[in-house]
Amino acid sequence: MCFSNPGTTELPLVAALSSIPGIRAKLGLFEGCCTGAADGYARMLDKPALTLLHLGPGLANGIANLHNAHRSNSPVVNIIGEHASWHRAFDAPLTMDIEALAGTVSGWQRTSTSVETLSKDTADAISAAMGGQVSTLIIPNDFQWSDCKDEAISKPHFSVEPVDYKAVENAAKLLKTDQKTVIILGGRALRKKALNAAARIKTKTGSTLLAETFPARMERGAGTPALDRIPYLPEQAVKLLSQYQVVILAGANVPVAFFGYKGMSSKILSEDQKIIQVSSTDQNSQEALECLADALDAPKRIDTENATFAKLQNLRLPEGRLSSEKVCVILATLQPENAIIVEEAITTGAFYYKYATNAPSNSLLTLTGGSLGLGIPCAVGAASACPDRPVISFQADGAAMYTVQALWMQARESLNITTLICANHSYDILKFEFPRAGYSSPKGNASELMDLSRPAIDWVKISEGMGVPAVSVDSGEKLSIEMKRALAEPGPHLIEMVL
Ligand SMILES: Cc1ncc(C[n+]2csc(CCOP(=O)(O)OP(=O)(O)O)c2C)c(N)n1
Ligand SMILES: [Mg+2]
Repeated sequence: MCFSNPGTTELPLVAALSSIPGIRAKLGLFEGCCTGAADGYARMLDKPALTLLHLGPGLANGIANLHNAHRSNSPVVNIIGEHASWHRAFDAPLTMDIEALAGTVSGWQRTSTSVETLSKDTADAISAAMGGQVSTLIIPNDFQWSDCKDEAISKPHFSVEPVDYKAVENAAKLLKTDQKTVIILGGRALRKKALNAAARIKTKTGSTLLAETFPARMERGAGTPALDRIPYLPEQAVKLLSQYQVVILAGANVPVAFFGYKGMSSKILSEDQKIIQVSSTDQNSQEALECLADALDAPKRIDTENATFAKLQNLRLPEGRLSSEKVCVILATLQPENAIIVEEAITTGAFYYKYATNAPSNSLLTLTGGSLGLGIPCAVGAASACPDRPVISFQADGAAMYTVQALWMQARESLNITTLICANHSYDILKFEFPRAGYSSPKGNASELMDLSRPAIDWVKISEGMGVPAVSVDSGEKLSIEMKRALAEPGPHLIEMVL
């Protein structure tokens, strides 16, 4: 799968995509749509999609969502066309320091130096991505159009970092003591098999399981272990985590505050707490957790009737004027079995995680890197990766406007995506953070920079203009009706939820 917005310096590759079968090419009308889609694809399949982007400016437009992909440890391969090798020195208008741009988001990067190395360069880029990172290959235009004399095609080879058995052993020792222990799960430790291993550990030891605040993909809902997540606000995170003497990290890094606040620590954990990481984000967390469960003689299989697992629970559908909480209850209640939920709902999503604990089984994809504009394209990538699964894009209005062009990709591909726009016509979270930062309620310019109501964005017109049928709702009853309708019909739909 290739998500691209190409230009003149990529045309030989564009021609090759037409003449050589096997790769599906999808046009994104802004590069952030391509990179966000590649991230969503990678999160669902754990293998990379390709992005094909135009020189420095194309990459620059894609970087914010590559940052989210980088924070997700998503395998993504970027190919950037560069000026012909001999043309670069002339400082033509599109010349830019592509390597410097790529360096901010890529775990691996290379600029090809000849046509003969292209096959190996590409294989190396794919191998590097497979372990869970962004890799960027910059290919001068003349190497793309030259004939390659070497017939041998390199194949990607990749491996994951081995499990640190010493760390697993140390964690097992601590879990056998009577110290209060929490296991923080992140990255690929939030996939089903790894979660089941964590549930074995919990059942045996009574330790608490917590998810990192913003998971790339977390398997949730009925039949999966139910776990809370670390709260977003540092004061709440500190309060929750301070109860534990031992902190075990699997696929997660040491938690830190999302922002530094005046007079508050960046740290969530204290010096007195013992911290052991049994797997880093590039190690096999499933294997590490299974080894840990075995080392503890935990029961091999746990029935999903066990208290650790979430059970299906239907909530009463709220009626009347919509609120953030009502929206969360309605979504958690109506989301179908096996749905993929892409959540970039910011303030409106605050209650969703809690209410969806007992929803039908689902995958939750969140804003890993805090860079707005992930949701709509990420839903495109997830739906392209899993065409048989319903995708729900739970989307704040301000964040939606960064990459709204991805609605057009949804229409073009008839993707099964229901977009729920949280139309509060405001950058609400900034209004929440403003007094926390010590300022009185926003007026004048401050209000100007947080208000989206002048003019109010017409989501139905925007959506229909890009080929996605849309409706606007302002009550619980209407939202329930329209959500059911959208989910029952194939293809993309958008519902503006007036808050
Ligand atoms: C790329 C990028 N630009 C700006 C920000 C700063 N920022 C964080 S939240 C926010 C407003 C979010 O508003 P909206 O998406 O409407 O959600 P709401 O707060 O209304 O729930 C902004 C501008 C960011 N995180 N990322
Ligand atoms: Mg908003």
